[in-house]
Amino acid sequence: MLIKIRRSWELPESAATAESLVMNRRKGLGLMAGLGAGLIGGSVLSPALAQAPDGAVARNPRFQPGRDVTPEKDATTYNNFYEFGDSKGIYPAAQKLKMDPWSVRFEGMTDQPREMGLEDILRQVKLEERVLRHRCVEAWAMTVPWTGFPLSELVRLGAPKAGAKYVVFETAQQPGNMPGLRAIWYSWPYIEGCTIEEAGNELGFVATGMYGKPLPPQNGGPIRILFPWKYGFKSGKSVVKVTFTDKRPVSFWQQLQDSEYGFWANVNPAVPHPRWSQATERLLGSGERVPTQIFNGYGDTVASLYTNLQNERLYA
Ligand SMILES: Nc1nc2c(c(=O)[nH]1)N[C@H]1C(S)=C(S)[C@@H](COP(=O)(O)O)O[C@H]1N2
Ligand SMILES: [Mo]
Repeated sequence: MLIKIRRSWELPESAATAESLVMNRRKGLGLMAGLGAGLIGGSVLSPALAQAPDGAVARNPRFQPGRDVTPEKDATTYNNFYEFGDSKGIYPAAQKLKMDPWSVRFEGMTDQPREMGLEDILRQVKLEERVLRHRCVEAWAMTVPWTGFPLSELVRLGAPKAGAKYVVFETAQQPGNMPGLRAIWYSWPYIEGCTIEEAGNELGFVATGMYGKPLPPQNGGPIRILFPWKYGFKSGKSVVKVTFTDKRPVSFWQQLQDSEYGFWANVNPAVPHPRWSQATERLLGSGERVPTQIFNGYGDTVASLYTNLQNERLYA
């Protein structure tokens, strides 16, 4: 068989399309590798047709990283995931994360409080690949091809009420598998949040894969949030709960040290961390140092979110 069946994390059964239809589309797609399905027909296309000719999920050409993709080995072996320990070398320990079955609960100000299995979620979204820059507050950075879907789609599935102002993401706690949870000076679980407007911005992303593979546990498998314009700690891994609220949440790092890790945490080279400069960043892999960009270089897409928030501490 010529068509590669997408793996379960990429393609839910119900989205499978008649093979002949896929074949016809493939002929057209041959000339347009990398174009999103939306460009070739709109909403009638099922997720299956978002495939590039090689069977992979199509790359969204809207987001050009302007940098080399970080070697997979570096992006998957140098991590922050404090539930597994506070070193960068937690990837062997993280293999203990139990990722199947996985579900996400929607709570708070929602018309439809419910728990959705990951397969169910994937059945209701269209997957794409985005190559995005990631900038940790510690001044290292990587560039990764993620597979996933817009964060606005996760919000849609959660059906927030009109009065909801914030979205809170809570990540997994598996005490038997996560030695870091024993560190009682942290206030587990790991919580992060954003405004409803931020969650609706097209740059917000939910990743279920990276480098064309399922998202590994150390990078937040099976499902994580990505805010490419914010410092990396805002991007909660291994998400199990989404809560809609009208109160600004206090996030995990903010609780620990608000002066260093605030709510907004937008990348800005001109606003130093209290203990170090944010002017440059080190690229994982090459080790090269490059200038940091405001909003991590995504200002065109996100700066308008902040024009009426001049009194807020937007950058630390
Ligand atoms: N649950 C959870 N999510 C988390 C973290 C964490 O410790 N626990 N670390 C954050 C930080 S500080 C960064 S920089 C990124 C790192 O993601 P990566 O390991 O995929 O590079 O994950 C973020 N999400
Ligand atoms: Mo980070």
